[in-house]
Amino acid sequence: MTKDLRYFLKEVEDKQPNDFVRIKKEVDPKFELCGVIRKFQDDGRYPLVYFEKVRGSKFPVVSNLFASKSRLALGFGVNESTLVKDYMANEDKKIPSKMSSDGPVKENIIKGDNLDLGFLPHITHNEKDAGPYITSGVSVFKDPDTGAYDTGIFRLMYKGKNKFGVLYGDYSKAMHVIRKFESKGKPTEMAFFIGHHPASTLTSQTKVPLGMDEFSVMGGLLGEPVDLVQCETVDLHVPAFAEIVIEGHVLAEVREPEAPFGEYTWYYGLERMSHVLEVTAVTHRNNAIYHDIFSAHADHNMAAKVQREAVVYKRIKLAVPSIKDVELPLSGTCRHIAYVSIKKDYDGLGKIASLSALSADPMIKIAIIVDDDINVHNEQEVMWAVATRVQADRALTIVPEAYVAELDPSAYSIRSRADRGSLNTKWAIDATKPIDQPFQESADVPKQYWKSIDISNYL
Ligand SMILES: Cc1cc2nc3c(=O)[nH]c(=O)nc-3n(C[C@H](O)[C@H](O)[C@H](O)COP(=O)(O)O)c2cc1C
Ligand SMILES: [Mn+2]
Repeated sequence: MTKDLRYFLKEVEDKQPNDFVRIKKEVDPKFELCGVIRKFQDDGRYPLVYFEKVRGSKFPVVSNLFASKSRLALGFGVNESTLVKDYMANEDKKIPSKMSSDGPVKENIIKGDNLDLGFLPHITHNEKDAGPYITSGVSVFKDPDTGAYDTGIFRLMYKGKNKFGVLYGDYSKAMHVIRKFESKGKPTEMAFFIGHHPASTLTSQTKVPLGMDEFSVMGGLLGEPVDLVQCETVDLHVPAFAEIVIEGHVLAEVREPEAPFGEYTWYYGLERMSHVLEVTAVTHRNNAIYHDIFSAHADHNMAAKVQREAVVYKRIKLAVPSIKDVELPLSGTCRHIAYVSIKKDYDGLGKIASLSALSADPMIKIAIIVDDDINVHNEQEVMWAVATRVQADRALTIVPEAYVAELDPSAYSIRSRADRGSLNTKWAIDATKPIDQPFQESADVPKQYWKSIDISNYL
């Protein structure tokens, strides 16, 4: 069976039944759908939620796919305990895609002058969002100079019929390609696929260079070649087993108001002038399942967590070969905070790790470096190290006026701290113990008395 969204849903239902919730009651796509997921979050639960009936559309909606680490591990086909390292190995495998002349996504083809995307579920996520957004659309584009395929998730603000507002961040490779076309006054062909196996959808969050074929990276992460088909109205290939494909052009030199929109920071991004996508065709599977990502919540942040951890790990390892593990916790939106454990071979290495962590990814604002007796995936252990191994005047590294991200509401401009901008003061805490002097031993019960005992024998 080909690995697609349906394959994955079945896998979650079979292997993690308590985290697969089916909602039979019809829900309103405006706020009510996300409200259900939000209510689970309030109870500390992050299940995958499958909405059978969504008002205004005949398509069911699945959301919150990426909100749990165990689901990400299942999606990448690896163990949760070795998630990042196994992910890195698969990211390097690169299995070339294969072309097919037909595929399920071609079961329904809609194009022509009267194209109207009103039939899709149009979901409004957060209170002050400018309107409904498609949040899981993976933008497929081709670098005109190398012909290499690339992908990225770019949210689409529904503006009616065949028109969407779309924000391509300045830093993105997609924007780099759009600039190449715009400099010649030309629109950029784009296809968005919605609904596929997580390993396919999340390949869009890998940080591989422009010019590297991302469909091969996708194959490596999926563990099988990706089946591709030719688009109807643009010269692009898209996954044949996607649920829905939207084809169109990003217009040259056109910018229209887009947002406010709930961002990864869990704040609203302000209204801005963004690109416009004009849709030329929609194709979809019979009984298509629509995939939504709950923006400004765990689903959104966790979608890029493992891929970012992989980049951060690889970069720090260049300077600190004894790095053990890395975690970009949800409390830091899986972007702004990094916990890094190292085996400290000599004094001063904690500071080298601090500096490398702060430069490993532009979005890292705070890094905490700990010894390898601390499990970085356990925030309480990390904070315990900070509480008991740190004296701030010696442990802190502070780097003012570094770029982080303009969406961070505390970011400032180079002219004045009072003005909003994209600069940030980065800081790191070296919470490792000194090694040239004795440090007190931590207190605990001997391991053989608890680690592997079966508590039921005592009840
Ligand atoms: C749910 C989700 C939504 C995203 N929305 C946007 C967006 O609207 N604009 C943007 O620039 N990046 C967005 N991103 C980040 C990009 O998808 C990501 O940086 C990607 O790697 C860019 O790909 P590219 O560099 O190949 O163009 C989003 C990420 C996720 C997980
Ligand atoms: Mn990409």
